[in-house]
Amino acid sequence: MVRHSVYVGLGSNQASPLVQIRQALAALGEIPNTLLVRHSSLYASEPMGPQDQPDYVNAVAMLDTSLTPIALLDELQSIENAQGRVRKNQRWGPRTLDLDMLLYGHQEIDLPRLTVPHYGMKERAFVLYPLAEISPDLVLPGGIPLKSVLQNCAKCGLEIVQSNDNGQ
Ligand code: ROI
Repeated sequence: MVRHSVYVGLGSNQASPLVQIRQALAALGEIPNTLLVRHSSLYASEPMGPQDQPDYVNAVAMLDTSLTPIALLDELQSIENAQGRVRKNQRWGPRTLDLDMLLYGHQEIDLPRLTVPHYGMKERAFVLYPLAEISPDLVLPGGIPLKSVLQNCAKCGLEIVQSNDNGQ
């Protein structure tokens, strides 16, 4: 079975964000045919977009999976739903739990339900810094080193609130 390294961005700013992120990391470890390889520290970050919402907790996890991109997306969405995610019409509004598939191996995916690499990841400090923490030498599809993208991205008030506990 072909296996793929996948990176997932986690974000929450509702209903005890730290608890949401810890619970989501545990749930990622339960996805069938999938291994949670490691995850970053948990970071507090100021909201990007509308400022009249609480700060976020963000993290990035690395998975190893034999699921197809859509089968994995279904699993991520069912974790979001299980943790009380309600999809609202408000663009960039607060959320209980957001799980974004950032990268799926080196694939570029353009489907109605799924765009990979995730469209905003190269501008988002709360994605890039946690990603660099767990995979500093990562090269993005198109041959772009993560390190070069990071140089163009200010840390924007990101702060570690819980150091990673997987001994990396
Ligand atoms: N801002 C931060 N800091 N973290 C997020 O996870 C996040 N997610 C979002 C928007 C509303 C864009 N802002 C965010 O979806």
